[in-house]
Amino acid sequence: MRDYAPVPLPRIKGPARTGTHVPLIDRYLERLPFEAGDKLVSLQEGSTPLLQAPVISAMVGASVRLKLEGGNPTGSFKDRGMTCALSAAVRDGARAVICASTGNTAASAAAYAARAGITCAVIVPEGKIAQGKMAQTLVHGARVISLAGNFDQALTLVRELTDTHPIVLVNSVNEYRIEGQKTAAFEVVEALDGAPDLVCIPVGNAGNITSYWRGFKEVGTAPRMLGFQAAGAAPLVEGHPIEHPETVASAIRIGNPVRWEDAMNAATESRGSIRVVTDAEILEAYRLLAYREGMFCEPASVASVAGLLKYGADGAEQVVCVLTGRGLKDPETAIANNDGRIITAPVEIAAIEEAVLGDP
Ligand code: AN7
Repeated sequence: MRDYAPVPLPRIKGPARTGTHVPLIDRYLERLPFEAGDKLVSLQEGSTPLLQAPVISAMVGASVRLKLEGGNPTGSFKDRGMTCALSAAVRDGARAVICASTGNTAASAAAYAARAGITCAVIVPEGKIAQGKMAQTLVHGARVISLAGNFDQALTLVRELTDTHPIVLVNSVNEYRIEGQKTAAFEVVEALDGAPDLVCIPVGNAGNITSYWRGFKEVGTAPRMLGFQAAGAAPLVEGHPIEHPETVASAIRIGNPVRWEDAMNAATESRGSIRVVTDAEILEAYRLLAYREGMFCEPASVASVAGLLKYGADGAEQVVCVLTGRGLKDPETAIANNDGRIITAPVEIAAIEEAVLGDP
């Protein structure tokens, strides 16, 4: 049985589930640090699907749903926080924003800055952000600084820079980011008419697990929060910063999360934990989701599913796995893991017959 008290649901403004949804901030205005009539920077983010996962459900013996955050305008959960960060920045007269990023924050910041008509700069670890994210960031006109260093070093540098220059930092140290991202928890509670028993979520800089926990608590719910880090980049599990983080899941290649304490609190208070999944387990879950559930997600997002498969539902009946970003973000990983299924053929019917109908 699910043991939660009846919850005071956040007021929904607008026909959120009819297809013509409203800006995220309007939908949850009463729970966000904005006033009616504030000029908003929005791309109609949020209101993402909660999809049933029959194959994974059968595997773990629980009802498993996937919160598809790739359904956001730039293809990741970052848009929830970015609409708030950019709306506040513009309201407060900012002319420029900056972030350090493993890719998705950069893509989202670039899009929302373009929408707002202000300047955006991003600092990314050289050669370590997926192609789709780089394409997005460039197409929106952001200035891209490719750092000969990792994400943690990039973040230290942008913090230093924004201490002495009037540029707004839009990493998840920015409270507006957390406020915006907590709305995903509201949507889950609305969709299920209460919280699930267990929420599985990938953890990098730890802003998202912090946000979900805040959101669940605000509506009087307390699902167990399980956060998953990649084995080569698991500071919260190992209990110390990782100087040279490495993982195939480039989005969570982070060694010293900004929201360290908040993430540990979310795990402890909710009777959950932060655990580790290997790159091999991430790629296995990546394939399973794509082959069997029809869902193409980027590797970092599937850390949630990899973790659930590895550690089990542990008695939970209702489970939500957060899939943080869509697969198209990272075409390199998709193509590199094609299992040799590309067959080249000449323009000749016999060869085509063999290629299509022959043994694989
Ligand atoms: C797909 O874009 O840190 O634990 O700079 O892109 O809130 O950091 C991305 C993180 C999970 C981890 N899934 O979330 C960035 C960045 C995806 C991500 C995470 C990220 P946090």
